[in-house]
Amino acid sequence: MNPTTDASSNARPRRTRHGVTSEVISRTLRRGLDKLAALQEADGSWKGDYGGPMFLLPMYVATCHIARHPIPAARRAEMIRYVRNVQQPDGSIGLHAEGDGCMFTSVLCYVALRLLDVPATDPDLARMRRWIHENGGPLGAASWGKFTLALLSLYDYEGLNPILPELWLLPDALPVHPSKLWCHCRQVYLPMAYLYGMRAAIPADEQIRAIRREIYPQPYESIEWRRHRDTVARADSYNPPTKVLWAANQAMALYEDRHPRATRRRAMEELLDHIRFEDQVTNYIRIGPVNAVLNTLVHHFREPDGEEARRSFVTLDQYIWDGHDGAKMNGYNSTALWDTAFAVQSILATPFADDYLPTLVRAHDYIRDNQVLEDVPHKERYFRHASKGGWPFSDRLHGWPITDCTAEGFKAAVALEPKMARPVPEELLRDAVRLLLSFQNADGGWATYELKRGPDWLELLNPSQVFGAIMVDYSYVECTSACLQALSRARLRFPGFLEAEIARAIRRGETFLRQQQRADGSFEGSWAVCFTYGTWFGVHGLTAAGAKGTDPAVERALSFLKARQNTDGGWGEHHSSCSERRYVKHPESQMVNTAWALSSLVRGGQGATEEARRAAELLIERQDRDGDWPRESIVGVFNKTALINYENYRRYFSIWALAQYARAGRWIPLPHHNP
Ligand code: LAN
Repeated sequence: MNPTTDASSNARPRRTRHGVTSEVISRTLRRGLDKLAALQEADGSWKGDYGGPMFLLPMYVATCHIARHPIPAARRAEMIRYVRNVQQPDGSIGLHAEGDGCMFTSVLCYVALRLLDVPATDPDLARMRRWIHENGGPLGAASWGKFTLALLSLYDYEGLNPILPELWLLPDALPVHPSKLWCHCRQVYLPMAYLYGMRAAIPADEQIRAIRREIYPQPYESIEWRRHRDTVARADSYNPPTKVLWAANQAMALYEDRHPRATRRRAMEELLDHIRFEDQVTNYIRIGPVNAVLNTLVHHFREPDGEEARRSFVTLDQYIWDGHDGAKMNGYNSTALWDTAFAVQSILATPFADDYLPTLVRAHDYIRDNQVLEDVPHKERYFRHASKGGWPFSDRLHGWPITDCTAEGFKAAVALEPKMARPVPEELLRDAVRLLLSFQNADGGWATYELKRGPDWLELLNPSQVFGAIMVDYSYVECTSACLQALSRARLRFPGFLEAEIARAIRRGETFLRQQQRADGSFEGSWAVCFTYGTWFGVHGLTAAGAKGTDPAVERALSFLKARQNTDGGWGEHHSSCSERRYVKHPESQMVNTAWALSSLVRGGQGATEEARRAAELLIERQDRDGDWPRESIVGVFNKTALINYENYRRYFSIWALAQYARAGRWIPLPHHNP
């Protein structure tokens, strides 16, 4: 199981030419652990700033404005500070905090600042306006931007391609039925279709008319809206509309112009039923930030002072985060389960875990108490997979289980089990294993929340323009690797339990992973930047399935990494790796990339190499006096183009990699061993 530790030391502690001693590593780890422990929340979890995408905060502000939901003055000031902090020198706002020049987010952020009462004469707004005008104005904003503007009466519904409610009335066996979509895409277009169906918009008052004059380079009344349904600025055109999408839009427009009233009514009822279901099963948190605001608006437009609108605003508050750079809307209601599962595994990888027992007990209880215990009711009717035994990304109240969160939750729970007085009941661990098995796709891989339901060609109908790969829940390297690691752990923990099924699942998963490896030895990651992340999962997945360091696939993966090591010993991968789908160097080494690469080297049996030593040295050197690592570039990503910040990655991944390194090199006398 535990592959290839390649240490050949007998004398310890050792010292290298460069002065890494076991004392130095121990001190680094202890300081890092002290810092990590100090950051633990009262509920036992870790969580952090989950900002980055620049369309979320303005959508929240628009929602509050539409519903006349007050934002306290202090919070408004923090939101304004955030947008100013993220504004690029050319005046624009990027799709994400580190990007530049996106019409969608520049226009929405402009509008948000105005709605937050920043005057049009403000110099930052003047710069933003200039960029918007010079780049063609709001008619070129990506479709979600136009949709949000339409809700505010800053864009005309005639200028939107139809978002047909009737799609939900199609037979659900059809590949274009919404149930075949990736759940995040499905849950965004569901309330959008409802709001589109009712042409929801606030009346244009003086403030709105003023904003129209400011953002449009042409007179608002002169715009021929229908001609601009497909207009999109170059900057917003990562995924330009295909001919297939164009044809589908034409057909839908024909239908929209003469749709039967009764059918529309029936479709709207169907949508509302699905919207309410999502509200109930997530306790109004909703699967993500976008349907959180859109479902809120559905309730507001239906019944402004109703209970559903009121509850929606209460839970929306969870998404707002007071960050070091201002207040933002997070990409999820929290990162708690995910962060806690990794924090635990990093602590356990060090030789000092027993000194942090109270921390581990609290973390364990968070993990135990946030496992999902039930399937949602009527899951077939609402196109939901089983949930029982799974772990979510954030918490049990949110409730949508995710394949790799289940895997990491399981790994953490099993690793903690021997130390805990009240561990996760064995039957619930078995439920997690059953659920993981049920999530495996026909191609052998694992997707994110559900089985892969739609065909790949659905991507040709992706209407978002700014995002890639949103239509289908594909099998991913990361999810597959995490599930393989969990299943191989399950095999040890429960000998004989579902033995044949687990063995077969691991074999098929391993085959999928091997197929994903590129000719250059790398694995492409999808949920963080990018090839260092994917390769970290690739190597850990293959070795969990039984591959040794001498396996050619592992060797090739490590050669890929070694060829990209910087002279300072680190790795730095730029976020454009994700959109360009090739390794792009960051100008500076990044500690998170470095930690993934070092961890891969050690796991693949090359922990005693010069490359590993230099990487470890850099991680040690870059640690702050207080045990933290400095904040560097954002490394999380989704849908190829949008960066999202994982505030704790630099902490637990650095600790974890150094701990693995220390073990492999027998730098520190080891009291016990965790597989
Ligand atoms: C997330 C957050 C968690 C993340 C991991 C578990 C880390 C990953 O391994 C699998 C994918 C997943 C579940 C994921 C997918 C995309 C999400 C949901 C997000 C990055 C958080 C926000 C993002 C969501 C899609 C944002 C809304 C935008 C849309 C295009 C719908």
